[in-house]
Amino acid sequence: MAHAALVIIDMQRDFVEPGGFGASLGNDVTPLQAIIPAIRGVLQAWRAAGGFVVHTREGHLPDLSDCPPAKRERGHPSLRIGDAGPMGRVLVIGEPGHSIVPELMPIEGELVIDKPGKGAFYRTPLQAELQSRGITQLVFMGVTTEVCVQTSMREANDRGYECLLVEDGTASYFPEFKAATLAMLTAQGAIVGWTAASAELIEALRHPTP
Ligand code: TIU
Repeated sequence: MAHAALVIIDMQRDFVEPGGFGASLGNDVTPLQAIIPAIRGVLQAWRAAGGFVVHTREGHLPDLSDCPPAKRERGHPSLRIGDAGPMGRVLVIGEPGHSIVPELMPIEGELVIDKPGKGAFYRTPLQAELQSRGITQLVFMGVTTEVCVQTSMREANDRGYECLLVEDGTASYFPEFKAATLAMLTAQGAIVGWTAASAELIEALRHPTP
């Protein structure tokens, strides 16, 4: 546990609740809401085992200077990044929609990483924070499986971290994309990393083997 971190990707109201960025892209948010209990179960077991926790949030500065025009203009969203929506300005740091859902709120001692991209390492202090703690193994959960979770896991894999994704602790707006992502990550002898069910991880946390 001294060399492992739990990394929870972007469990923000903007992706998980109606009226946010995910919904503005035309998505049904219910598959994302459904994983909150599983994530909470792992988070509680991880905290009880004394493990280090990282939470990430995707978002941009109020002046959008860190948002590439291509990202803002992509697709035909009903609300673009920076527009005013029911939960404040979409995907802007400090707005209500940018915050992590109440059930998974970070507690003191946990690291919160704000990221302008899909990957957790791009233009963030995450690598330095992990290295300073001697962390070499990362357990991922969060949303969405094939976008921010997969991008972050691939970034971590290239940086030499051993990675595991919790199967029922991640979700996509597209169930077929989640299934394909799990298959891609673990193919070729776990070319990017492994996966496991939350129950297996919680059991391992309760009964650690030397
Ligand atoms: N649209 C989508 O599936 N995801 C994102 O835009 N961000 C994250 O995955 N966090």
